[in-house]
Amino acid sequence: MKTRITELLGIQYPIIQGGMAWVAEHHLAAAVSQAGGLGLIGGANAPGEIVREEIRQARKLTDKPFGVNVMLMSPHADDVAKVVVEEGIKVVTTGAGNPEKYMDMWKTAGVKVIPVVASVALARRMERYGADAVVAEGCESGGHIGEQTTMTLVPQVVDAVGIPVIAAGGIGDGRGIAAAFMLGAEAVQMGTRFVVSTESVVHENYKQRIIKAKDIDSAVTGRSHGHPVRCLRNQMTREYAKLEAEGKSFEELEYLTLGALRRAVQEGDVASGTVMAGQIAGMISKEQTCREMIEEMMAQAEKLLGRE
Ligand code: TUI
Repeated sequence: MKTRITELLGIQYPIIQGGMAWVAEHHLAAAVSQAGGLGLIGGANAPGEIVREEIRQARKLTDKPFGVNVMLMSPHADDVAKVVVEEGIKVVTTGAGNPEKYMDMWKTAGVKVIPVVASVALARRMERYGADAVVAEGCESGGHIGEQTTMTLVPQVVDAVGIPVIAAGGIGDGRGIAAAFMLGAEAVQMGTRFVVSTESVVHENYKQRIIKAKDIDSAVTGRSHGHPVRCLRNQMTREYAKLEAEGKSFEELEYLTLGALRRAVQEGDVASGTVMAGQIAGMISKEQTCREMIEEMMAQAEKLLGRE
């Protein structure tokens, strides 16, 4: 399935792996790229030098293209933005903010820039600033989310911009990929499915929590404070919801979430940790290699789209 995105990025399949904090490290990024998609290293809150090392490690595992996601709320975003240029990274995605201040530097260095957006307004603005494509991310996604669903956001972004659009949020199999293409997307970005891949280094408890999740196990914390984060229900989300309903401030609740994602991902504390995952968690039933996932999903999508 050739699209403007597969051409732009020089990849075989129109599948991009999300730049998930603590999860999108070099093993996962390299595995997705080796399987014909685009792997991403998630900068998250990491210092520039850690991201540099991740890039170098990924290069040892693949000679295929991979990218870096710059999380714009990170205190190290400026450093990470420079490191990607110094390391010769060819594609950057950004999340949780507006990457305007880095666009000139990246474009001058020949980096393809793909901001993740949750609104038509930001998609338009990014196109004006020279973005090569945008990821339109609906609130079915895990982690930090916007307000609109993928079903409503993607076609509105497709109508508003001329650059190619990548759909994200709520896509977990070939049916989701086919649906995203029907909405006008030219690729998809997927996170949660890859969290349970064989190559993913997250704690076994984290993988099992996703594999066992039911459709109704997804929760959003922090909506009332304007910091909505989607994760799987557990002791942490229940405590958060209770205190949020009591009107506690964002600052008062921060102790519940600080370091909580790392605790869940690395230590397997899926009770008091934050288990970020999208709403498709309920659809995921087994661990597979990234290659098995990608080939199975693409075969299903191509069949549905009549492109076999
Ligand atoms: O960034 C994400 N997902 C993330 S980032 C993250 S790390 C984190 N952990 C805890 C709390 C907060 C962050 C976990 N998941 N997805 C991309 C995304 N970007 N979703 C929504 C947005 C977004 C929202 C508002 C982008 C821009 C924006 O407004 C920018 C502006 O200035 O208009």
